[in-house]
This record gives sequence, C-alpha cells and structure tokens, in this order.
Amino acid sequence: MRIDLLTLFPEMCETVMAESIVGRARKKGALQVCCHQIRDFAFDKHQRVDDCPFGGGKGMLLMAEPIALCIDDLTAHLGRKPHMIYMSPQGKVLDQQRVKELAQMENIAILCGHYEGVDERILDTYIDEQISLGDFVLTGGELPALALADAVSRMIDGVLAEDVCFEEESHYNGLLEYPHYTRPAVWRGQEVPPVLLSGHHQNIEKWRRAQSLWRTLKHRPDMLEKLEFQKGDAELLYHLRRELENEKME
Ligand code: 4G0
Repeated sequence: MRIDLLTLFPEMCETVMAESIVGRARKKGALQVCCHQIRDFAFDKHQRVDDCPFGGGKGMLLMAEPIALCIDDLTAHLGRKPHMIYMSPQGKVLDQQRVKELAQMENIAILCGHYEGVDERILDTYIDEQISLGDFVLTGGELPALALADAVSRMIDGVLAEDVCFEEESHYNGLLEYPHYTRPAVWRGQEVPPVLLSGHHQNIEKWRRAQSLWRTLKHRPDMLEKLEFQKGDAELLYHLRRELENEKME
C-alpha cells in the first residue's frame, strides 16, 4: 500500500513516519509513504497558499489552486486517482472498522488543512471522505493525518511482527482491553493479580474476559450494544451490572 500526505509541514510528517514500527515497515518495503509540500504548488512569487475568507470572519483558509495542483500532480504521478481523505473536525469520527477498510486500499492520500481549513470547492471537487479523530480542534490536520496513517499502516500485512497478535486486542473483539502486567510480580508493594501467575489458562481467559467486560461496561457501555456475546458473557454482565449499581450507590 501507498499513503501520500499533502501538507504545509512535510518534514514533520516525514520525521514521524520514519520512526519505530512504521519506519521499519517502510524500509522493509511493506509500505510506501510520501509527503508533499502544498507550498511547492503556490503560483505567486511569495509562494502564498492562504487567504482570508469571503464574507469576513476570523482566520485564514488554504486557497483552492495550490491544493488542486498538488493533487493533480500526485494523480498524474500515480497514474490514477488515490482515495482522497481530508482530516477535519467536521468529518465522520474514525473507528477501527474504517481503519481496516482503508488498509485494504492500494492508494490513499490525506490532505491536511490548516488555519480554518480549506476552500469548500476543494472538498466538493477532490475529497472522497472527511475523517475526524474526535470532537476537538487542532492548529492543523497533520497530527490527525499521522495518527490515521499509523493506524492504517499497522493493519497492513508485514508491518507488525508476526507474533504480535492484534486479533485479540481491543476494538478488534469489540471490547476494551483487560489489564496487563509484566515483571516484577510485586512492584512497590503492588501485586499482580494471582490468577495470572497460576498457570491455569482457562481461569486466566475467564478473568481477562470479565475484566474486559467490566471496563467496557464502566467506561464505554455504548460498545456493549454491538457486542457478539460469548458463552458466559450474559451471566458475567448480569453480575457486573449489579456491581456497578452498588458502586454508584456509595
Ligand atoms: C479543517 C482535524 C481542518 C477545519 C483537523 C481545522 C482537528 C481534527 C482543521 C478546521 C484539525 C480532528 C474548522 C478549525 C485542522 N483539528 N478532530 N485542524 N477548523 O480530527
């Protein structure tokens, strides 16, 4: 897969995407990432890319033409139109399901807005999908774009180590993760839950499922509505709901 980032800060994006697991995957050839400077497509002598909004109001907007030229140039280079994503607080909130779908695509390109965003006609003409990371506003779309690129990258074959099993993890099974512990077994007087040291795998699985259900019930009850129940879940949930009610009483 290839991911293109269209931004006013390509060095920042390149630096982030050169590190850690994603950086290693790129070196291996499991993934291609290219960062493009929108300012390279400015047409006036000051390389201006922003202007004030028609109708007045605060802030600046990215002008349509440099973005259009940047996308056209990329499209010509690829020989086809990439799936164009715009990071925006107005977009649909990202979830792991959409991440997995995007990871199946051959080319995605992510446009990073700045200031108050981009000229609406770019969205009408070029953008296939607007994505938000949540209900908050940043100074630019780079950090959300990098987060999206990271989330998509780790779902591509050959990016994560073979022994890293992400089938078990949170948002894959529709539940929040259970707690994890590593050595030492006692740290500053705090013990690891004894069941995890017991070697009894069936009990460990039951404990982890109960912990996942408990956390999800407490912090993300909305996720339980879509949950595919396993054997024992209904009974566990019945008890956990009663426990939660007791907690609320105190
Ligand atoms: C478009 C995404 C882009 C419009 C981008 C700002 C948060 C997110 C930007 C604006 C972003 C997110 C209207 C301020 C750039 N901030 N939640 N900033 N406006 O994913």
